[in-house]
Parts: sequence; C-alpha cells; structure tokens
Amino acid sequence: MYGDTSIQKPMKIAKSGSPEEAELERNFQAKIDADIKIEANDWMPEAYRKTLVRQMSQHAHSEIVGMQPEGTWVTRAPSLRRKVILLAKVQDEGGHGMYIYSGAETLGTSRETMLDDLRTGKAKYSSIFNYPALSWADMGTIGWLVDGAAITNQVALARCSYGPYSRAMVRICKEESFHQRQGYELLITLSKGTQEQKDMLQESVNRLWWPSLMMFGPCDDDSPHSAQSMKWKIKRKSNDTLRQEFVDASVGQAKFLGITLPDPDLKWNEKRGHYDFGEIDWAEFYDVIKGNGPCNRERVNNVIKAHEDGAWVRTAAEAYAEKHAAKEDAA
Ligand code: BYC
Repeated sequence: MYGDTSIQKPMKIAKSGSPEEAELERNFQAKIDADIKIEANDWMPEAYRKTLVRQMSQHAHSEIVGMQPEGTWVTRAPSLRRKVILLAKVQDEGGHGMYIYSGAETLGTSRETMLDDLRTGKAKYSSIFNYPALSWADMGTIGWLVDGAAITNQVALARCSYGPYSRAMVRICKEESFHQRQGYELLITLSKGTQEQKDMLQESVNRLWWPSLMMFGPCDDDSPHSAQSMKWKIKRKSNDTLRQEFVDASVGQAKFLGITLPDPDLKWNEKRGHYDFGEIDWAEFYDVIKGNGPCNRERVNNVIKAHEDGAWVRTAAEAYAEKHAAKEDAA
C-alpha cells in the first residue's frame, strides 16, 4: 500500500523563501502541534522530508543488516524448537525492513536509491549490528536487550508525526515484543541451567550491555538532529530520556535472571527516581558509526554479495513483467 507512489496527488509548490511558503510552513507546524498526522500527499518542508528519509532508511537498513548476527546461529540452534523460533524472528526482521522501506518510498525516494546508499556506505544503520554474535547466549541477549532497546525507541516512534512511519511502527512493535520475550525466555532457561550456561549468559550480557545503550544515539547535548526532530514530532522523546527508560526497566530484569550488569556506577537515585549509570564510551560509539566497528566491513560485504547473488531474480522478474505488459498491450 505504502509503496504505490502512483496514488500521490501533485503537492503544492511554493517558491523558496516566498510568503506562500511561509504560510504553508505555518499550517504544517500547526497540524503537527495539533497532533494531526502528515500524510504522503500533504505539503511538507523539504528538510522534514529529508530528515524522514534519512531516519527511515537508516531504520530499514538496521532491520535488514540486523538479520546477519542472528542468522549465523540458525544452523547452530540447540534444538528444533529454538531453530524454528530463531528462523521466524530473523524473517520478521526482514519484514520490518520491507514495511519501513515502503513507508520511506512514499516520500519520493526509491528503494533502489536507499539500498545503493547502504551498499556504498553512504547510509548508516544501527551501531549495534557491527558487533559479532559470539555465543548461543547472544541469541537471548539480542532479544532481551537489543529488541528491548528497539521497542523502547519504537513505541515512541509509533506516535511520530508522519502517518506511514507511525503506522508501520504499530505492527513492528507487536512483533518486537514477541522477539523480546523469546530472548528473555531463552535467558531464563540458561539462568536455570549448568554453571557453564550461567557463565555464558553473564559473559554475553557483559559484552552487549554498553553497545545496547549506544543504540539510543548520542547524549541530547551532542545530538545535532534532536531539537528539530522533536519540534516536528518525528522524535517524541529524546535520546537520553529513552536510554534512561531502558536502563530503569533492565535492572529488575537482570536481577530476576540472577546476573549483574557490567556497570559499577549503576545505582538507584532516590532523588531522581531513576537509576544513575556510568559514562558510555563515546569514542567507541563514533568509531563504530564511522565504519570501524568489529564487523562493519563484513556486514556491508554480505549485503553487496546478497545483491549480486540475487541479480538473476531481478532479471527474471523484469522479463516476466515485460512479457505480461506485452500481453496486456496486445489484448
Ligand atoms: N547507530 O542527532 P542524532 C532492530 C547517528 S533494528 C548508528 O541523535 P537522530 C533489530 C545519526 O544517524 C531497529 N548511527 O540522530 C533488527 C546521526 O548521523 P547522520 C533499529 C547512529 O536521527 C534486527 C548522528 O548519529 N532502530 O530492532 O535524531 C535484529 C547524530 O545522531 C546511532 C532504529 O533504527 C546508532 N545507534 O537520532 C534485532 C531507530 N545513533 O545521519 C533487532 C530509528 C545516532 O547525521 N532511528 N546515530 O549522519 C532513530 O530513532 C534515530 O535515528 C536515532 C538517532 C535515535 C537512532
């Protein structure tokens, strides 16, 4: 539905800097202030469109690249039950990517352009997927912490001002909720297992805790896009607010698993009504998003290889479409 750009009506065009444009901008912001969704055919400032394409394409790429760390464990799952669950989860992530690409296409950018930007390294995707999945426990920790962080962020995005993005988020959040629970259930099983399984669980959480906190992006003071995105209600809560919500929710869940979180500064602050936590290694975060994380090259190379390996499918689909178009013309 979202991908059919042929349904779009031509949008009002006003000269840049003209009084007409100022009027359109005022009406646009008034709609946002009144919590009325912006739809694909509505007038929108060019910068709003660009911000959404940037964020939505980054989000879709994260879902697609995010299939890779878990994908490596499908053949090594310890039981048929775990294999089926993991396979379904990885497929869901692919589906999420498709919904969000479709939503982004309504803004006038083709899926091919967005994917080109991923393959050439121009577009970002979430930093978390540049870390390897080294143990079976990571399948649980990714569900618990990575999907948990993603839901915290996406519940807020489900209320974002752009209709197609917010609607895609509603369904995605339902599926992510299942992902988070399956991860936590896997970890509960490990937590009741042998000492070796308990150690594997603790080691996995030690490795993935800090990268999960980085998923929320830089601190508010260092986040160049936040102020404008909050004004446009693309973002409904700031990076730091969401990170704090995630930390507060995770502490009790870690206790229930009988594990510790790898942060000596983590403690309840009665005055704030929140947990205080230690300083994130921002040098590591910026290094990873610049392309120097442990798996950046591998992840992008896999995306390029999948595209090249799929060339025959695209050729066959084009030939099929041409054949049918010719038949329709002849009829
Ligand atoms: N990683 O001004 P800021 C999933 C970039 S997948 C990489 O705060 P913004 C799953 C940011 O792009 C779900 N880059 O930006 C899948 C910007 O760079 P540019 C993943 C990051 O956009 C499979 C610069 O830093 N979720 O659930 O206002 C298996 C300045 O940042 C990151 C999403 O993608 C990062 N962590 O806010 C399992 C959520 N953080 O573009 C699970 C959608 C920041 O200027 N995105 N950057 O070069 C968002 O909500 C927002 O874009 C962010 C950043 C909160 C991430």
